[in-house]
Amino acid sequence: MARRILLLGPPGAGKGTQATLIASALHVPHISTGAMLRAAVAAGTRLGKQAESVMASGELVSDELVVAIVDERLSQDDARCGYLLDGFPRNVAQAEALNDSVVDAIGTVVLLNVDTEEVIVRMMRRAEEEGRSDDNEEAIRRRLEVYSGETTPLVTFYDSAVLEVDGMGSVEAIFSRIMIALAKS
Ligand code: B4P
Repeated sequence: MARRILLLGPPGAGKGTQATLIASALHVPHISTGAMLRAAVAAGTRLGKQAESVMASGELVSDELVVAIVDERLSQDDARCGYLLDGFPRNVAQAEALNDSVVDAIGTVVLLNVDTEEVIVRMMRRAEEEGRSDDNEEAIRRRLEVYSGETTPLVTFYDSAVLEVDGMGSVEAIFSRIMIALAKS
């Protein structure tokens, strides 16, 4: 059966890290809106120019833009047999738009639970290593507010499809917890 998984969690929870491992283990494409937007910014496309300052401030890029890039990505052949969505949907409007365009768009939601102090530590560490424009104190605070106000309602939206996984500890330990939870679902 096609696995259509959404990986949910606060900024810095390790979604990007875990998504790469899960997608490779399940042989499904890893679809990250954050990565697609960063690629557009790096390439200097019209989309990238529109998204750049919004992302750097920690706000969400407009639903219209993001829904359009995901619709296009999900129409590609490799997404027909399942996918792992990382960072989309990020609010209820995006989740409804996804449901309108794909039948049974999400089968399972993996919710990574990580303490706020720990996500701040991870993002500040990445700021030193990679210098991402939204890994600074002000943008991190705003991303956490946006997550709590706009993204956490998705837990109620997806309700019984949600599997909660402890996202504290080593990358390997968290990956193993996720795979065990998925195997039982
Ligand atoms: P994302 O790229 O999705 O960024 P994020 O939520 O901050 O998560 P990220 O993937 O970076 O962190 P991760 O947990 O992997 O979005 C960036 C921006 O794009 C958004 O703010 C928004 O502006 C825009 N955007 C994206 N999707 C959108 C949408 N649908 N609608 C509107 N706007 C959208 O990793 C964090 C760090 O922790 C890494 O350095 C990693 O190496 C480290 N780490 C991971 N696991 C660890 C562990 N177990 N222990 C220690 N460190 C760990």
